[in-house]
This record gives sequence, C-alpha cells and structure tokens, in this order.
Amino acid sequence: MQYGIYYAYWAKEWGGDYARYAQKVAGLGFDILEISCAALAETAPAQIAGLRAACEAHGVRLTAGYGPAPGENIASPDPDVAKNALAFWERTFPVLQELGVAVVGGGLYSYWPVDYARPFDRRADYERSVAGMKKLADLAARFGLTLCMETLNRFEGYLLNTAAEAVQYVRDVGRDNVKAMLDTFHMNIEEDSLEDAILAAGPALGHFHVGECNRRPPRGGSRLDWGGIGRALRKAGYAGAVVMEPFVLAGGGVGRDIRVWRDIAEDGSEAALDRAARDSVAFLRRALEG
Ligand SMILES: [Mn+2]
Repeated sequence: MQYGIYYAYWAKEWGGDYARYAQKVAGLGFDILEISCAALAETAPAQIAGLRAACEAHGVRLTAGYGPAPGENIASPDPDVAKNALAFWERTFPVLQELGVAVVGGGLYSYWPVDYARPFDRRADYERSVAGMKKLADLAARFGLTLCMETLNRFEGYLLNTAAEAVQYVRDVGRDNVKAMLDTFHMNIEEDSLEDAILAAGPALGHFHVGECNRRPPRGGSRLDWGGIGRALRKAGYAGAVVMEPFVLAGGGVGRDIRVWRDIAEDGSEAALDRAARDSVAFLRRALEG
C-alpha cells in the first residue's frame, strides 16, 4: 500500500498551489498527494507542467478527488446537467493524464454536498447514474483512468452509503475501470463492521480514505481499530493507495462544505499540522502493515 494525504488538510479554501504541497508531503513521509479536480481544466498549462515536475523531483505520485457540483451531476433528471457532467470530465481527464494521475475518487456518481431541500427520486437517479457512468468509464479508459465510487454517509449522499451498495453499483456499471471506494469517516457512521465492509468490497476496492471519526489524522488510541482495518485490507489483497483526508480547521469554504464548526486541531499552525501529518503517516504505516 502507498500512503497519501489530501491537500485540503492545510487549506481554508478549495484549490491552491499543489506544487508546494507536493514538496511538503514528500518531506513529511508521504508517497502520494491527493488533489482536487476542481478548476484543473482551467489551470494554465505552465502550472500543470510545474506540478508534474515538482512531483517527479520529490518522488510524489498524484491521485485526484472530486465532489461534482450540482451542475455536474451525472445522475440529474435534467439532460443538460448530465451532458454538462460529461463535458466537465472531457475537459478534465486530459489534464489528469498529463499529471500522471491514474485514480480519481469521490461521489462521482452524483453531486456533493447534496441539498436535501431539493426533491429527488433515488431509484431513477441510480439508474441514470449507472447509465451515465458507463459512458464516463469508457471516456476515462482512453486516458488510463480508474474511477472510484466513494460511499458517503447519509448526510452527504443518498445513492451509495455502504460498501455493499458500492459493490452492486460497480457490478451494474460493469466496467473494469470503475471501482468502489471507502472512507473510514463515512464507514464509521454507516457500516456495522469496518472490517466486514472492506472484505465485502474485496477486489472491487480501488481507493481508500482514512480519518478518525471526527476527521482528525489517524493517530491510534481512538474508537477506530486501525490494526483491524489493516488486517482486513491485507486480507482483501488491497494494494492501492491509503489517503488520509483530515479536516481540522473551521472557517472558509472548506470548513463550510465539510461542516467543521470548531477548530478540531489543538494547534492549527502550519508547523503543528505538519507534525500531526508526519506522525500520522508513520503511525498508519505501522498499524496497517502489521
Ligand atoms: Mn473521503
């Protein structure tokens, strides 16, 4: 397994200078930096080339995450919105390929964060989502990309809440480059057993997010049994990326979208966040590898 971190741990607003993060995370002991797909297609080619060069210089691989905006919802009953979803990815996939990204994860099958004030038809959305994902998968394959369907907790999504549902969705789409994705933060709310959920995903598991129940960086001594999670991942034969996605700062667009209303880190300074990330990845390597 390789270990990564999502850049937004350090950010109050989405986006940023990913080249700087590539250098930072390499120094902290990570193999992978996860970036957002947002605005990648509008990023200047020179900046994309700079990010690629920074990753090569520091020995960091990129993975990408995304929560599609309401106007990019592949499951939308509005055909223009579904078309716009495909157009978004058509612009974004070539940039991901340019950056050497092979794995894209998130609630790609719907939109995020879901607005429950709007009415929706879950079954019809599911069917439209599967149909759209078949098209998207074929497009992604041309760029060497695997799309990973992240199960989200009920407050953030309504199509895929559990590993079992993700596995069924992957089966319904029936494309080799569409896989399931789990996140311990969401699993903590929805799954009876984190270990059983990982084993249920089994060979369909394409990407794995980690975080404590309150989205701190994993650090042990908590309610999550990291040793058991590691045993399940190894038993499932998982050899992919383990990316931590901590959110510990209140404020800004990130705090608002993630619903962080208090500073969860004892010390929110960059130096303290760096130390916590370094300690966390060292802990994870020990705890998950057995
Ligand atoms: Mn996640």
